[in-house]
Amino acid sequence: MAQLIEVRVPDIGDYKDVEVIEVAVREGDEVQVDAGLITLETEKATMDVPSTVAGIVRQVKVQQGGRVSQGDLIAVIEAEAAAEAAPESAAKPGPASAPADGAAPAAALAAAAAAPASRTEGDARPAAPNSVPASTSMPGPPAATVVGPAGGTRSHASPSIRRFARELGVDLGSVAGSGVKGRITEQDVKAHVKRLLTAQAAPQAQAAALPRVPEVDFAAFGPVERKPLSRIQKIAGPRLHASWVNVPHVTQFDSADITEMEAARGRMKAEAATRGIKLTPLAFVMRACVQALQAFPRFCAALDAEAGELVFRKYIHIGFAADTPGGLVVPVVRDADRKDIFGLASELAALSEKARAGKLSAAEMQGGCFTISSLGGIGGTAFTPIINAPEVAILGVSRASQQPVYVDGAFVPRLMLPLSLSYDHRVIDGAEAARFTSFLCHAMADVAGLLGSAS
Ligand code: CAO
Repeated sequence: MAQLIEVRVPDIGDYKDVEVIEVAVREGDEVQVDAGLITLETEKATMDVPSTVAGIVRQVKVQQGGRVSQGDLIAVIEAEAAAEAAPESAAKPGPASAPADGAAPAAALAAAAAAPASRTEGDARPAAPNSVPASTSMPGPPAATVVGPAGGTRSHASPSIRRFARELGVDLGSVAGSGVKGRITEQDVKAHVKRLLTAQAAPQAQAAALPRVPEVDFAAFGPVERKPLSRIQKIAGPRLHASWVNVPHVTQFDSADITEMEAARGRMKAEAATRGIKLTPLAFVMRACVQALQAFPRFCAALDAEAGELVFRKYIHIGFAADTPGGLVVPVVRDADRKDIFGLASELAALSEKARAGKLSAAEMQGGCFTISSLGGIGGTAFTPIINAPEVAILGVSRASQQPVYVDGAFVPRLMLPLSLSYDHRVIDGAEAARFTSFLCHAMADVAGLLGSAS
Protein backbone atom coordinates (compact mmCIF):
# COMPACT_ATOMS: atom_id res chain seq x y z
CA MET A 1 0.00 0.00 0.00
CA ALA A 2 1.32 3.45 -0.81
CA GLN A 3 2.20 5.62 2.12
CA LEU A 4 3.22 9.27 2.37
CA ILE A 5 6.51 9.62 4.17
CA GLU A 6 8.05 12.86 5.38
CA VAL A 7 11.79 13.00 5.01
CA ARG A 8 13.45 15.47 7.33
CA VAL A 9 16.89 16.91 7.91
CA PRO A 10 18.83 14.52 10.11
CA ASP A 11 21.06 15.32 13.02
CA ILE A 12 23.77 17.48 11.55
CA GLY A 13 25.65 18.17 14.70
CA ASP A 14 25.80 21.69 16.02
CA TYR A 15 24.95 23.23 12.69
CA LYS A 16 21.84 25.34 12.29
CA ASP A 17 20.49 27.24 9.32
CA VAL A 18 22.68 25.36 6.93
CA GLU A 19 22.49 26.45 3.31
CA VAL A 20 20.83 24.15 0.79
CA ILE A 21 23.16 24.37 -2.18
CA GLU A 22 21.39 21.86 -4.37
CA VAL A 23 17.96 20.29 -4.59
CA ALA A 24 18.37 17.11 -6.58
CA VAL A 25 14.72 16.11 -6.91
CA ARG A 26 11.52 17.56 -8.27
CA GLU A 27 7.91 16.66 -7.64
CA GLY A 28 7.08 13.55 -9.60
CA ASP A 29 10.62 12.16 -9.55
CA GLU A 30 11.13 8.56 -8.60
CA VAL A 31 13.83 8.09 -5.97
CA GLN A 32 15.62 5.11 -4.59
CA VAL A 33 16.87 4.63 -1.07
CA ASP A 34 20.14 6.54 -0.63
CA ALA A 35 19.54 8.76 -3.65
CA GLY A 36 20.57 12.30 -2.73
CA LEU A 37 17.63 14.64 -2.09
CA ILE A 38 19.49 17.79 -1.17
CA THR A 39 23.06 18.92 -0.61
CA LEU A 40 23.92 21.06 2.39
CA GLU A 41 27.00 23.12 2.84
CA THR A 42 28.53 24.39 6.03
CA GLU A 43 31.71 26.36 6.09
CA LYS A 44 33.53 23.09 6.64
CA ALA A 45 31.75 20.42 4.71
CA THR A 46 29.38 19.60 1.93
CA MET A 47 26.96 16.80 2.64
CA ASP A 48 24.24 15.06 0.75
CA VAL A 49 21.03 14.13 2.50
CA PRO A 50 19.78 10.95 0.90
CA SER A 51 16.30 9.58 0.75
CA THR A 52 15.49 6.98 3.31
CA VAL A 53 12.68 5.56 1.26
CA ALA A 54 12.10 4.52 -2.30
CA GLY A 55 9.09 6.05 -4.01
CA ILE A 56 7.67 9.03 -5.82
CA VAL A 57 8.44 12.55 -4.59
CA ARG A 58 5.08 14.19 -3.99
CA GLN A 59 6.20 17.47 -2.43
CA VAL A 60 9.54 19.25 -2.16
CA LYS A 61 9.64 21.56 0.80
CA VAL A 62 13.05 23.16 0.44
CA GLN A 63 14.59 25.44 -2.16
CA GLN A 64 18.08 25.91 -3.41
CA GLY A 65 19.60 28.78 -1.45
CA GLY A 66 17.26 28.19 1.49
CA ARG A 67 18.47 27.29 4.96
CA VAL A 68 17.55 24.29 7.04
CA SER A 69 18.21 22.86 10.49
CA GLN A 70 17.78 19.44 11.97
CA GLY A 71 14.21 18.24 11.75
CA ASP A 72 13.13 20.52 8.92
CA LEU A 73 10.94 18.87 6.33
CA ILE A 74 12.73 18.17 3.06
CA ALA A 75 10.20 16.24 1.02
CA VAL A 76 7.11 14.11 1.15
CA ILE A 77 7.59 10.82 -0.65
CA GLU A 78 4.90 8.37 -1.58
CA ALA A 79 6.49 5.09 -0.73
CA GLU A 80 5.34 1.56 -1.24
CA ALA A 81 5.39 0.01 2.20
CA ALA A 82 7.71 -2.71 1.03
CA ALA A 83 10.03 -0.20 -0.52
CA GLU A 84 10.81 1.61 2.69
CA ALA A 85 14.40 1.33 3.68
CA ALA A 86 15.21 -1.08 6.43
CA PRO A 87 16.71 0.81 9.32
CA GLU A 88 19.97 -1.05 9.06
CA SER A 89 20.34 -0.32 5.37
CA ALA A 90 19.70 3.35 5.93
CA ALA A 91 22.04 3.50 8.83
CA LYS A 92 25.17 3.19 6.82
CA PRO A 93 27.56 5.58 8.43
CA GLY A 94 29.72 8.17 6.85
CA PRO A 95 29.48 11.72 5.73
CA ALA A 96 29.14 12.45 2.10
CA SER A 97 32.37 14.25 2.26
CA ALA A 98 34.80 14.53 5.01
CA PRO A 99 35.06 17.98 6.43
CA ALA A 100 38.09 19.87 5.51
CA ASP A 101 39.71 19.35 8.87
CA GLY A 102 38.14 15.97 9.48
CA ALA A 103 36.85 17.09 12.85
CA ALA A 104 33.47 17.87 14.37
CA PRO A 105 31.09 17.45 11.46
CA ALA A 106 32.27 13.93 10.75
CA ALA A 107 31.69 12.96 14.31
CA ALA A 108 28.29 14.60 14.36
CA LEU A 109 27.27 12.88 11.21
CA ALA A 110 28.51 9.55 12.39
CA ALA A 111 26.57 10.05 15.58
CA ALA A 112 23.52 10.90 13.56
CA ALA A 113 23.95 7.77 11.55
CA ALA A 114 24.07 5.71 14.67
CA ALA A 115 20.92 7.19 16.19
CA PRO A 116 18.00 4.78 16.48
CA ALA A 117 15.15 4.87 14.07
CA SER A 118 12.03 6.50 15.39
CA ARG A 119 8.57 5.07 15.12
CA THR A 120 5.51 7.07 14.40
CA GLU A 121 2.33 6.93 16.30
CA GLY A 122 -0.19 4.56 14.90
CA ASP A 123 2.31 2.90 12.69
CA ALA A 124 2.85 -0.66 13.71
CA ARG A 125 5.69 -1.18 11.35
CA PRO A 126 9.20 -0.01 12.03
CA ALA A 127 9.52 3.41 10.54
CA ALA A 128 12.27 4.30 8.23
CA PRO A 129 14.80 6.55 9.81
CA ASN A 130 13.93 10.19 9.61
CA SER A 131 10.54 9.38 8.20
CA VAL A 132 7.09 10.02 9.48
CA PRO A 133 3.77 9.93 7.72
CA ALA A 134 2.82 13.20 6.17
CA SER A 135 -0.24 13.50 8.37
CA THR A 136 -0.08 16.56 10.62
CA SER A 137 -1.47 14.51 13.48
CA MET A 138 1.75 12.56 13.53
CA PRO A 139 4.25 15.06 14.74
CA GLY A 140 6.82 12.50 15.85
CA PRO A 141 10.35 13.74 16.20
CA PRO A 142 12.55 13.61 13.19
CA ALA A 143 14.46 10.46 13.23
CA ALA A 144 18.07 10.18 12.47
CA THR A 145 19.29 9.47 9.02
CA VAL A 146 22.62 9.22 7.48
CA VAL A 147 24.30 11.71 5.34
CA GLY A 148 25.31 9.02 3.00
CA PRO A 149 27.03 8.70 -0.28
CA ALA A 150 26.22 11.42 -2.72
CA GLY A 151 23.99 10.75 -5.66
CA GLY A 152 20.86 12.48 -6.88
CA THR A 153 18.37 11.24 -9.34
CA ARG A 154 19.83 13.41 -12.07
CA SER A 155 23.55 13.44 -11.51
CA HIS A 156 25.74 11.16 -9.50
CA ALA A 157 28.76 12.85 -8.06
CA SER A 158 30.54 13.00 -4.76
CA PRO A 159 30.19 16.17 -2.70
CA SER A 160 33.77 17.15 -3.45
CA ILE A 161 33.02 16.93 -7.17
CA ARG A 162 29.82 18.88 -6.65
CA ARG A 163 31.76 21.57 -4.86
CA PHE A 164 34.38 21.56 -7.61
CA ALA A 165 31.64 21.89 -10.25
CA ARG A 166 29.96 24.66 -8.32
CA GLU A 167 33.19 26.61 -8.06
CA LEU A 168 33.50 26.45 -11.85
CA GLY A 169 29.81 27.24 -12.36
CA VAL A 170 29.17 23.89 -14.01
CA ASP A 171 25.68 22.42 -14.04
CA LEU A 172 26.26 18.77 -13.24
CA GLY A 173 23.01 17.88 -14.97
CA SER A 174 24.72 18.55 -18.28
CA VAL A 175 27.84 16.51 -17.51
CA ALA A 176 28.04 12.87 -18.60
CA GLY A 177 29.57 10.65 -15.93
CA SER A 178 32.22 8.14 -16.90
CA GLY A 179 32.69 6.59 -13.46
CA VAL A 180 31.12 3.51 -12.00
CA LYS A 181 27.34 3.53 -12.55
CA GLY A 182 27.65 6.83 -14.41
CA ARG A 183 29.23 8.70 -11.53
CA ILE A 184 30.71 12.04 -12.50
CA THR A 185 34.43 12.32 -11.91
CA GLU A 186 36.67 15.36 -11.67
CA GLN A 187 37.98 14.49 -15.13
CA ASP A 188 34.40 14.56 -16.49
CA VAL A 189 33.88 18.07 -15.13
CA LYS A 190 37.20 19.27 -16.53
CA ALA A 191 36.47 17.73 -19.94
CA HIS A 192 33.02 19.38 -19.95
CA VAL A 193 34.51 22.81 -19.19
CA LYS A 194 37.15 22.32 -21.86
CA ARG A 195 34.47 21.46 -24.43
CA LEU A 196 32.44 24.56 -23.53
CA LEU A 197 35.47 26.82 -23.72
CA THR A 198 36.50 25.36 -27.07
CA ALA A 199 32.99 25.79 -28.48
CA GLN A 200 32.82 29.40 -27.28
CA ALA A 201 36.28 30.17 -28.55
CA ALA A 202 35.60 28.88 -32.08
CA PRO A 203 33.36 31.71 -33.35
CA GLN A 204 35.53 34.26 -31.53
CA ALA A 205 38.58 32.83 -33.21
CA GLN A 206 36.74 33.02 -36.53
CA ALA A 207 35.76 36.65 -35.90
CA ALA A 208 39.24 37.44 -34.71
CA ALA A 209 40.58 35.99 -37.93
CA LEU A 210 38.84 38.78 -39.90
CA PRO A 211 41.21 41.70 -40.30
CA ARG A 212 39.78 44.79 -38.65
CA VAL A 213 39.18 48.05 -40.43
CA PRO A 214 41.30 50.69 -38.66
CA GLU A 215 39.41 53.07 -36.43
CA VAL A 216 39.90 56.65 -37.41
CA ASP A 217 39.19 59.83 -35.47
CA PHE A 218 37.34 61.59 -38.29
CA ALA A 219 36.90 64.75 -36.22
CA ALA A 220 40.66 65.18 -36.32
CA PHE A 221 40.32 66.03 -40.01
CA GLY A 222 37.26 68.29 -39.96
CA PRO A 223 33.74 68.64 -38.54
CA VAL A 224 31.59 65.50 -38.41
CA GLU A 225 28.00 64.61 -37.52
CA ARG A 226 26.82 61.20 -36.29
CA LYS A 227 23.44 59.76 -37.29
CA PRO A 228 22.05 56.37 -36.27
CA LEU A 229 21.55 53.63 -38.86
CA SER A 230 17.90 53.12 -39.77
CA ARG A 231 16.06 50.20 -38.22
CA ILE A 232 16.11 48.39 -41.57
CA GLN A 233 19.85 48.96 -41.99
CA LYS A 234 20.45 47.54 -38.52
CA ILE A 235 18.58 44.38 -39.48
CA ALA A 236 19.81 44.06 -43.06
CA GLY A 237 23.46 44.86 -42.34
CA PRO A 238 24.30 41.73 -40.33
CA ARG A 239 22.38 39.56 -42.82
CA LEU A 240 24.28 40.95 -45.78
CA HIS A 241 27.52 40.54 -43.86
CA ALA A 242 26.64 36.94 -42.95
CA SER A 243 25.95 36.13 -46.59
CA TRP A 244 29.11 37.91 -47.73
CA VAL A 245 31.41 36.01 -45.35
CA ASN A 246 29.64 32.63 -45.46
CA VAL A 247 28.69 32.17 -49.08
CA PRO A 248 31.34 31.86 -51.81
CA HIS A 249 29.95 34.35 -54.33
CA VAL A 250 30.70 34.37 -58.02
CA THR A 251 29.03 36.84 -60.38
CA GLN A 252 28.26 35.95 -63.98
CA PHE A 253 27.68 38.87 -66.37
CA ASP A 254 25.63 38.83 -69.55
CA SER A 255 23.49 41.16 -71.58
CA ALA A 256 20.07 40.50 -73.01
CA ASP A 257 18.73 42.00 -76.20
CA ILE A 258 15.45 43.51 -75.05
CA THR A 259 14.74 45.54 -78.19
CA GLU A 260 11.59 43.52 -79.01
CA MET A 261 10.62 43.23 -75.35
CA GLU A 262 10.70 47.00 -74.88
CA ALA A 263 8.78 47.49 -78.12
CA ALA A 264 6.11 45.13 -76.83
CA ARG A 265 6.06 46.91 -73.47
CA GLY A 266 5.55 50.21 -75.30
CA ARG A 267 2.56 48.72 -77.17
CA MET A 268 1.08 47.31 -73.98
CA LYS A 269 1.50 50.39 -71.81
CA ALA A 270 -1.83 51.93 -72.82
CA GLU A 271 -3.78 48.78 -72.06
CA ALA A 272 -1.94 48.45 -68.76
CA ALA A 273 -2.79 52.04 -67.89
CA THR A 274 -6.51 51.40 -68.46
CA ARG A 275 -6.19 48.62 -65.88
CA GLY A 276 -4.36 50.99 -63.54
CA ILE A 277 -1.08 49.13 -63.95
CA LYS A 278 2.33 50.71 -64.54
CA LEU A 279 4.21 48.33 -66.81
CA THR A 280 7.97 48.50 -66.14
CA PRO A 281 10.69 46.23 -67.53
CA LEU A 282 10.91 44.50 -64.14
CA ALA A 283 7.69 42.53 -64.73
CA PHE A 284 9.16 41.13 -67.97
CA VAL A 285 12.45 40.34 -66.25
CA MET A 286 10.58 38.51 -63.49
CA ARG A 287 8.58 36.52 -66.03
CA ALA A 288 11.85 35.48 -67.73
CA CYS A 289 13.27 34.50 -64.32
CA VAL A 290 10.26 32.27 -63.66
CA GLN A 291 10.96 30.41 -66.90
CA ALA A 292 14.65 30.11 -66.07
CA LEU A 293 13.94 28.83 -62.55
CA GLN A 294 11.56 26.25 -63.98
CA ALA A 295 14.30 25.09 -66.36
CA PHE A 296 17.05 25.25 -63.66
CA PRO A 297 15.40 24.29 -60.36
CA ARG A 298 18.77 24.28 -58.57
CA PHE A 299 18.67 28.10 -58.62
CA CYS A 300 15.49 27.88 -56.56
CA ALA A 301 16.97 25.45 -54.03
CA ALA A 302 18.57 25.96 -50.62
CA LEU A 303 21.67 24.28 -49.24
CA ASP A 304 21.48 22.20 -46.07
CA ALA A 305 25.24 22.02 -45.60
CA GLU A 306 25.04 19.99 -42.40
CA ALA A 307 22.97 17.26 -43.99
CA GLY A 308 24.88 17.56 -47.27
CA GLU A 309 21.58 18.04 -49.12
CA LEU A 310 19.86 20.50 -51.37
CA VAL A 311 16.30 21.47 -50.52
CA PHE A 312 14.33 21.83 -53.75
CA ARG A 313 11.38 24.12 -53.36
CA LYS A 314 8.27 23.17 -55.30
CA TYR A 315 7.10 26.77 -55.49
CA ILE A 316 8.50 29.90 -57.08
CA HIS A 317 8.34 32.95 -54.82
CA ILE A 318 10.58 35.73 -56.14
CA GLY A 319 11.83 38.63 -54.03
CA PHE A 320 12.85 41.99 -55.47
CA ALA A 321 15.05 44.59 -53.83
CA ALA A 322 13.24 47.84 -53.21
CA ASP A 323 14.96 51.08 -52.34
CA THR A 324 12.95 52.85 -49.63
CA PRO A 325 13.58 55.94 -47.48
CA GLY A 326 14.22 53.60 -44.53
CA GLY A 327 16.66 51.40 -46.46
CA LEU A 328 16.70 48.29 -48.58
CA VAL A 329 13.82 45.81 -48.24
CA VAL A 330 12.95 42.71 -50.25
CA PRO A 331 9.21 42.12 -50.75
CA VAL A 332 8.32 38.72 -52.18
CA VAL A 333 5.96 38.00 -55.06
CA ARG A 334 4.40 34.67 -54.16
CA ASP A 335 3.73 32.04 -56.79
CA ALA A 336 5.25 34.22 -59.49
CA ASP A 337 4.92 31.28 -61.90
CA ARG A 338 1.13 31.57 -61.72
CA LYS A 339 1.05 35.24 -62.74
CA ASP A 340 1.17 36.77 -66.20
CA ILE A 341 2.94 40.02 -67.08
CA PHE A 342 0.02 42.18 -65.95
CA GLY A 343 -0.39 40.18 -62.73
CA LEU A 344 3.31 40.51 -61.96
CA ALA A 345 3.37 44.23 -62.81
CA SER A 346 0.42 45.02 -60.61
CA GLU A 347 1.87 43.06 -57.68
CA LEU A 348 5.29 44.67 -58.14
CA ALA A 349 3.70 48.11 -58.05
CA ALA A 350 1.57 47.33 -55.01
CA LEU A 351 4.46 45.82 -53.04
CA SER A 352 6.83 48.64 -54.06
CA GLU A 353 4.35 51.24 -52.84
CA LYS A 354 3.87 49.42 -49.55
CA ALA A 355 7.65 49.10 -49.19
CA ARG A 356 8.19 52.82 -49.70
CA ALA A 357 5.43 53.59 -47.20
CA GLY A 358 7.06 51.22 -44.69
CA LYS A 359 3.88 49.16 -44.57
CA LEU A 360 5.13 45.73 -45.63
CA SER A 361 4.22 42.93 -43.23
CA ALA A 362 6.87 40.41 -42.18
CA ALA A 363 5.03 37.74 -44.18
CA GLU A 364 5.34 39.83 -47.33
CA MET A 365 9.13 39.67 -47.03
CA GLN A 366 9.42 35.95 -46.30
CA GLY A 367 9.58 32.73 -48.27
CA GLY A 368 11.57 33.94 -51.27
CA CYS A 369 13.48 31.44 -53.40
CA PHE A 370 15.38 33.85 -55.64
CA THR A 371 15.83 37.62 -55.72
CA ILE A 372 16.01 40.28 -58.42
CA SER A 373 17.81 43.51 -57.68
CA SER A 374 16.98 46.03 -60.37
CA LEU A 375 18.96 49.26 -60.48
CA GLY A 376 17.93 49.81 -64.08
CA GLY A 377 15.70 52.75 -63.30
CA ILE A 378 18.66 54.50 -61.67
CA GLY A 379 21.70 53.70 -63.80
CA GLY A 380 24.88 51.69 -63.98
CA THR A 381 26.29 49.06 -66.29
CA ALA A 382 26.94 46.15 -63.91
CA PHE A 383 27.28 45.33 -60.22
CA THR A 384 27.86 42.35 -57.96
CA PRO A 385 24.72 41.78 -55.87
CA ILE A 386 25.01 39.96 -52.54
CA ILE A 387 23.00 36.74 -52.39
CA ASN A 388 19.97 36.92 -50.12
CA ALA A 389 21.01 33.78 -48.19
CA PRO A 390 19.78 31.10 -47.71
CA GLU A 391 18.80 31.64 -51.33
CA VAL A 392 21.56 30.55 -53.72
CA ALA A 393 21.34 33.15 -56.48
CA ILE A 394 20.35 36.74 -57.15
CA LEU A 395 19.95 38.55 -60.46
CA GLY A 396 21.22 42.10 -60.69
CA VAL A 397 19.70 44.22 -63.48
CA SER A 398 21.40 47.42 -64.64
CA ARG A 399 20.32 50.15 -67.02
CA ALA A 400 19.45 49.14 -70.57
CA SER A 401 21.20 51.09 -73.31
CA GLN A 402 21.53 51.09 -77.06
CA GLN A 403 24.58 49.09 -78.09
CA PRO A 404 26.04 48.25 -81.49
CA VAL A 405 25.48 44.57 -82.11
CA TYR A 406 27.07 42.78 -85.06
CA VAL A 407 24.23 41.16 -87.02
CA ASP A 408 24.55 39.62 -90.50
CA GLY A 409 27.80 41.42 -91.31
CA ALA A 410 26.82 44.82 -89.93
CA PHE A 411 26.54 46.63 -86.64
CA VAL A 412 22.97 47.45 -85.73
CA PRO A 413 21.70 49.33 -82.67
CA ARG A 414 20.03 47.04 -80.14
CA LEU A 415 18.68 47.78 -76.68
CA MET A 416 20.84 45.69 -74.38
CA LEU A 417 20.04 44.95 -70.75
CA PRO A 418 23.05 44.20 -68.50
CA LEU A 419 22.56 41.22 -66.18
CA SER A 420 24.72 40.34 -63.17
CA LEU A 421 23.94 36.94 -61.64
CA SER A 422 25.63 36.25 -58.29
CA TYR A 423 25.45 32.60 -57.24
CA ASP A 424 26.56 30.35 -54.41
CA HIS A 425 29.43 28.38 -55.88
CA ARG A 426 28.88 25.54 -53.37
CA VAL A 427 25.58 24.84 -55.11
CA ILE A 428 25.98 26.14 -58.64
CA ASP A 429 28.85 25.56 -61.04
CA GLY A 430 30.07 28.32 -63.34
CA ALA A 431 28.92 26.49 -66.46
CA GLU A 432 25.41 26.16 -65.05
CA ALA A 433 25.37 29.85 -64.19
CA ALA A 434 26.41 30.74 -67.73
CA ARG A 435 23.64 28.47 -69.08
CA PHE A 436 21.16 30.17 -66.75
CA THR A 437 22.02 33.70 -67.93
CA SER A 438 22.04 32.54 -71.58
CA PHE A 439 18.60 31.06 -71.01
CA LEU A 440 17.46 34.36 -69.49
CA CYS A 441 18.75 36.31 -72.51
CA HIS A 442 16.87 34.01 -74.90
CA ALA A 443 13.73 34.20 -72.78
CA MET A 444 13.81 38.02 -72.82
CA ALA A 445 14.32 38.03 -76.58
CA ASP A 446 11.34 35.70 -77.03
CA VAL A 447 8.49 38.14 -76.44
CA ALA A 448 5.76 35.66 -77.41
CA GLY A 449 7.11 33.25 -74.81
CA LEU A 450 7.13 35.96 -72.15
CA LEU A 451 3.58 36.97 -72.93
CA GLY A 452 2.31 33.41 -72.97
CA SER A 453 -0.07 32.39 -70.23
CA ALA A 454 1.40 31.64 -66.81
CA SER A 455 1.73 27.99 -65.74
N1 CAO B 1 16.82 50.00 -67.92
C1 CAO B 1 16.35 51.17 -68.28
N2 CAO B 1 15.25 51.73 -67.72
C2 CAO B 1 14.66 51.05 -66.72
C3 CAO B 1 15.11 49.83 -66.29
C4 CAO B 1 16.24 49.30 -66.94
N3 CAO B 1 16.75 48.13 -66.58
N4 CAO B 1 14.33 49.40 -65.31
C5 CAO B 1 13.41 50.33 -65.09
N5 CAO B 1 13.61 51.34 -65.97
C6 CAO B 1 12.82 52.53 -66.09
C7 CAO B 1 11.37 52.20 -66.08
O1 CAO B 1 10.93 51.81 -67.35
C8 CAO B 1 10.77 53.50 -65.61
O2 CAO B 1 10.70 54.37 -66.69
P1 CAO B 1 9.31 54.68 -67.41
O3 CAO B 1 8.45 55.30 -66.36
O4 CAO B 1 9.69 55.63 -68.48
O5 CAO B 1 8.78 53.42 -67.91
C9 CAO B 1 11.80 53.99 -64.65
O6 CAO B 1 13.00 53.31 -64.95
C10 CAO B 1 11.47 53.80 -63.19
O7 CAO B 1 11.05 52.50 -62.96
P2 CAO B 1 10.61 52.11 -61.47
O8 CAO B 1 11.80 52.15 -60.58
O9 CAO B 1 9.48 52.97 -61.10
O10 CAO B 1 10.06 50.65 -61.55
P3 CAO B 1 10.82 49.30 -61.60
O11 CAO B 1 9.75 48.30 -61.73
O12 CAO B 1 11.88 49.30 -62.60
O13 CAO B 1 11.53 49.16 -60.18
C11 CAO B 1 11.83 48.87 -57.86
C12 CAO B 1 10.83 49.01 -58.99
C13 CAO B 1 11.11 48.76 -56.55
C14 CAO B 1 12.68 47.65 -58.11
C15 CAO B 1 12.73 50.11 -57.90
O14 CAO B 1 11.95 51.24 -57.68
C16 CAO B 1 13.82 50.07 -56.87
O15 CAO B 1 13.62 50.32 -55.69
N6 CAO B 1 15.03 49.78 -57.35
C17 CAO B 1 16.21 49.77 -56.51
C18 CAO B 1 16.57 48.36 -56.10
C19 CAO B 1 17.81 48.37 -55.27
O16 CAO B 1 18.02 49.23 -54.46
N7 CAO B 1 18.68 47.41 -55.53
C20 CAO B 1 19.96 47.36 -54.92
C21 CAO B 1 19.94 46.32 -53.91
S1 CAO B 1 21.50 46.05 -53.25
O17 CAO B 1 21.78 47.41 -52.50
